[in-house]
Amino acid sequence: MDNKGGMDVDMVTITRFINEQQRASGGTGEFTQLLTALVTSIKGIANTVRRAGIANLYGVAGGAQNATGDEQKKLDVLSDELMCNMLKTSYSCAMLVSEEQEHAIVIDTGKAGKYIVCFDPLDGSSNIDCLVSIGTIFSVFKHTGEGPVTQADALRPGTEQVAAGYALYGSATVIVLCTDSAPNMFMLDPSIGEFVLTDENMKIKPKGKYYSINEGYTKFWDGPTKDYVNARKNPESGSPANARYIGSMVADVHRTLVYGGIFAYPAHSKSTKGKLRLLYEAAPMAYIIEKAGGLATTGTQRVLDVVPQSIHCRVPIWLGSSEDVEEFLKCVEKYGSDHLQGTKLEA
Ligand code: AHM
Ligand code: MG
Repeated sequence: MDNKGGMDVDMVTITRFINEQQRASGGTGEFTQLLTALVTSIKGIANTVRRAGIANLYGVAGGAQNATGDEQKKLDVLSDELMCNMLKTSYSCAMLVSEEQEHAIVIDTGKAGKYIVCFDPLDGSSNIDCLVSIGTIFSVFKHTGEGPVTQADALRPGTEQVAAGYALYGSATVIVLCTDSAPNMFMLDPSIGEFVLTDENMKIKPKGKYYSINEGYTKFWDGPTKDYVNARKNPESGSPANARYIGSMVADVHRTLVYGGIFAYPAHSKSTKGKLRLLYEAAPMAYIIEKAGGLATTGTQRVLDVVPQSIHCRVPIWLGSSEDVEEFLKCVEKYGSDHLQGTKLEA
C-alpha cells in the first residue's frame, strides 16, 4: 500500500484488477464492460438500499409477484430494472436471466455481446424493510452456441460458469468476485465511490463452528437433515456448534466463506425441491465456495453438476467448509439417499 495523507495512492480498484487480468489473458475487454455495468448497478442498489426508508421505498410493489410466485418489493423491482438496463446497454451480453423476470431477455443484435448473465437483483427480500443485510448475486456464462441465442442456452451446469459473484449490502458494501481462481473481495470506499481490493485469494477454513439453516422447518425435515443438525448441537465430544441464520443467502454465505461452517437450504416435505434457485442463487454461490476450497452439494450430487431443467428451477443446497459438508454427506450415506428429500430434481 502506498499510503499518503491517509489515502492509498496506488489502490487496486475492481476495474484495475479486471483490466490487469484481461491484459494477462489477452482478453477483448468485453468482460470489463460487463463488470462495469454490474458495478454501476451495485453502486446504485447500495445507495438506494441505504436511502430506502427516507425515499419511501420500503414495502411491496403494488401486489406484484415474480416468476416463482414471491411477492415483489419496490426495491426488488427497482434493482431489477437498473440491472437489466445497465447490462443491456453494456454491449457485452447476449441474454439475461433475472429472478424477477419470467422469461430470459434476449439482447437486440445491435447491442449484443457474448455473455449470458443470470442474476438475483436483490436477494433476501424478507429482510429489506427491517434493515438486515441483503445482496445481489450474479453468474456469468459465455454464449457458445451457433445462431441466435434462446432461453435454452442458459440451461447449463454451474461448472460452465466463467465468473460468479455477489454484492453484500451489510455494515459495508462489498463485492466478492470469482473468475477462474479463488474469490477476491472489494469493499466500497464511499469517499471515492470505488470498490477497492481488500481480500485476495479468499480461502474457506476446512472446518467451522457455525451451522446455518432455518430450524423453523424441523418438523418437515428428512432423516439425514435431522441427524446432522442434531449431531452439531449434541456432539459426542467437544463443544456444540453455534447457530447463525440471517435469512439472506448472500449474508449467510458470506459469513460461511469468511468464518467457515455450513449453510443449508435443504428440500423438505413442504418444499420438495428446496427454495433456492439454481441459476442465480445456488450455482454462483457453489462456484465461489468451491473456488475458495469448500464444497457444495445437493446431498446426492455436486451443485455445480446439476443441469437446470428450466431457468427458475430450484435445488437443495448444503455448502461451506469441506469437513462440515462431508460430515453431512456421511449422514446421507448412513440413511441411503432415498431418505433425502429432493433426490429427484425437476423443473
Ligand atoms: P428471495 O430471493 O425471494 O429473497 O428468497 C431467497 C432467500 C434467501 O436469501 C434465503 O436464504 C432464503 O430465501 C430464506 O428463506 P426462509 O425464510 O424460508 O428461510
Ligand atoms: Mg433470491
